[in-house]
Amino acid sequence: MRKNKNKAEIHFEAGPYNYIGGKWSHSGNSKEVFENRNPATGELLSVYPQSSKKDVDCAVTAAKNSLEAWRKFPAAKRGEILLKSMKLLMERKESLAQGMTREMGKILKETSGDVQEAIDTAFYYAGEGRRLFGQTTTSELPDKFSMSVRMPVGVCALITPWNFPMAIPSWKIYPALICGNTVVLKPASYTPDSARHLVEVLEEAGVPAGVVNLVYGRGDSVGQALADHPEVRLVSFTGSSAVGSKVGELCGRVLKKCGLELGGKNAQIVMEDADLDLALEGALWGAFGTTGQRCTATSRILIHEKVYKNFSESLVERARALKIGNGLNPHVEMGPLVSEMQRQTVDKYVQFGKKKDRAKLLTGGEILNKGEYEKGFFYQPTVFAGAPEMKIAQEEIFGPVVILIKIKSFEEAISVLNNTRYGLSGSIYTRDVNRAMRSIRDMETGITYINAPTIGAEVHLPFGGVKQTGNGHREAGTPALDIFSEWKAVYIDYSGRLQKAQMEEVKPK
Ligand code: UN1
Repeated sequence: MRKNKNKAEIHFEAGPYNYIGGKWSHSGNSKEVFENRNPATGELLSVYPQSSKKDVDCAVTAAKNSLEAWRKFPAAKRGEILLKSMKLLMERKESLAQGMTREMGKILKETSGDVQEAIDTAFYYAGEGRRLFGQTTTSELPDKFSMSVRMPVGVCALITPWNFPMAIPSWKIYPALICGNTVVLKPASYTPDSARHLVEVLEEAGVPAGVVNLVYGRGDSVGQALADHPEVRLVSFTGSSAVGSKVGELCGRVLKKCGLELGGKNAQIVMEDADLDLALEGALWGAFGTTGQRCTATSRILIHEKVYKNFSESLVERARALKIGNGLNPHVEMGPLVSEMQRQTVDKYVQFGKKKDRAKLLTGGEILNKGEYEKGFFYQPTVFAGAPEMKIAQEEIFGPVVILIKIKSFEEAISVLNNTRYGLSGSIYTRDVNRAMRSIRDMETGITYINAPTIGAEVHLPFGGVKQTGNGHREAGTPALDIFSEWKAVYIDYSGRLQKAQMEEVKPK
């Protein structure tokens, strides 16, 4: 641990370390490093290696070498190690959350929630060590027994984003480990400390050397080398649809298993019979929580014409009043964007919305860079009145920008909600049980909320979406086990003779 004397850099924590085969060390193969800075203040937090393909080779070899022992170690015992790591996360929750706010900006309440999501995930999959249920079933032949069991896949590459720096790695690491796989984690370069903190916890909990490895670096070098690597049997990736489709392509070429969690353009419907105060709270949280940087963020609100004026005016008023600033300040409601690049992307969409889409800007739309905002990547909460086909109502912005769309009926609302290339999360506020039930049936989304915002998934339910949000897999809950294990069908013939399935004439005696 290095401490810098300069006050502004007092949080400087780590040297440029990877974690390979149970050892924390500099990249053995690259001198290049990247800086981790606080997006609210510009403060330098830490430095990590831009690792090379050779580092990836070392990490994959370490994971491969530890696979045999780990997969044979009983799942219930693997679960006990997971449970220990859960306890460590609980003890350190506050300091982990502070470190996370410092490196990616979201407010402390949310980073505590992020750590809590990792805790919940550890707890859930630790218990799975005593389940991992398969099936026992019948056989069409006499004196024959049939069942199915789960096998590990092998070495898994886990490529994770910065918006949920602990929750998302934990969604991948814990089910991977309980199923008996070994892993190489490549975290986003905006949140290297959180990844290190999580891996430190796993190490302290007793995860054997080589079972979890951590390699820092760029997606187009480290990420690509992992996806290409012949010893990597599975890639689990969360990020943009553009990158996800490249990852899927690389895996497809060599028939590697691949789980993708990608973009969203989620909508909240507000019907004329809704509890409007509740719908307003939901909309604010869904649109501006995590500064809009969630794949589940509410980026469209479809409002019935009868309540449009009232609802949109209240939303604009509340968006204007949001307290923006450093997420470590407990009074702040919305932190900065993660980077200048992200802020530029958001601003480009806003400018396009104003000039090309000709959407009506109701509030926001400006970069905040004066006074207390000078050193961070702040942006005003932004609300547009728009139409379903506009680019800003179709593409994922990943920032504090929401588009209001007036609808005339429930049917129109559902059709507009479904009219995007994505299908992650959808929400409806209504008091009509029939409309609620129809929404559950008709929303083309992997997650549907009734009288709740588009964000807030729990770890024991399937997480993921339809259409270009993914490739049909789900994370969290028991479905994650289907990514991180392979099914094996087992037949045990105790008849003592050759029995030919489908060809035997079996008669009652
Ligand atoms: C994400 O948006 O990238 O449901 C993950 C939620 C969180 C996870 C979001 N539990 O909003």
